[in-house]
Amino acid sequence: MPPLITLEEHYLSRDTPDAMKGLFKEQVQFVPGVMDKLEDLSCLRIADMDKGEVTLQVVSHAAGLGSYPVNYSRAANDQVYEAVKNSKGRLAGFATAPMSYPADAAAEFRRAVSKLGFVGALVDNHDGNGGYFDGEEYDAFWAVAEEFDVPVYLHPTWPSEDMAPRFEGNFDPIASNSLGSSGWGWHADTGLHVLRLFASGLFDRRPKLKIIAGHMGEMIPFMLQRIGKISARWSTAQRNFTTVYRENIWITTSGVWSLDPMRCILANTPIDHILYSVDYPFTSNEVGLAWMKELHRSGLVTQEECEAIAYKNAEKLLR
Ligand code: GRE
Ligand code: ZN
Repeated sequence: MPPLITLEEHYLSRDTPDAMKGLFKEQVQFVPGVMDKLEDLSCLRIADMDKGEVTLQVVSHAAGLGSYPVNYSRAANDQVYEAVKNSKGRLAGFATAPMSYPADAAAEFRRAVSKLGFVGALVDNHDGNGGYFDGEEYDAFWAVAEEFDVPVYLHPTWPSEDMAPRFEGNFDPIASNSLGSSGWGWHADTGLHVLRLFASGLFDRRPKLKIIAGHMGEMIPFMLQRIGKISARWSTAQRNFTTVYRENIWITTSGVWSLDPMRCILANTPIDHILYSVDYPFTSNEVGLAWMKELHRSGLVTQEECEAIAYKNAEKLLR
């Protein structure tokens, strides 16, 4: 395998509120050792990277911190800064930001990139009330991404109070939790957000914006033809969605280990916008590595394309 760079790899800050940690109850039940792995930014993490042949991990806070005031994000980013410094080049950082407080989010994103050397941001997909980032109050946040030419990774987060009931029903509470999160809702919600940003004209206002969507593109690649056709009715966007998708959106493989969606992605997504990622510790680096080997063996990609997905595209995007 070529060197591997991964971009959706999570930790929990020492100051994470207990209420937020409680959101991971399903993962605690089903993923052995997940809390220990989330809380480690040194030996355990590096050992797990070695097992999966990960050369460089870009670490980011797990979902949910964006609803808390800026001091939580600052503390988390400071911890990553220290961990990166002590990692002998094995770690880099994506900033977390308090998206429920847009002005503070912009300021913290700016501090993390300009003062701490972070290579971008990974943020919760909506604020604490389920609000998205297509309004004017988020313009200062997007401005930071453009000014420093760094990507923003839109990462799914837990349903807000008004979103939660649509995932509840006459079934097991674990099923409700999964339906609202990694079993469906997260991905639909993040795909929707990308389309909302497009509909709002954000990509015309900020044509150099770089957005990363994980989990093999949060359903967008599979729906791309239909979205492209229908969205042509929407507005005055200078570039249509298909063009914006090709120019402004990058996708990662995080946590989806199947060649089926990959066939679709290879057919309709520029090869240099497809990035390997794991979603550690919710899935393991070894499982990701085994899938990369399967992709390589499958003949769906050339050696050169495999290297691009493994690390070259990430090097280019993160500089
Ligand atoms: C993620 O960060 O993508 C994630 C979680 C919890 C469970 C599954 C998952 O935070 O993919
Ligand atoms: Zn994730």
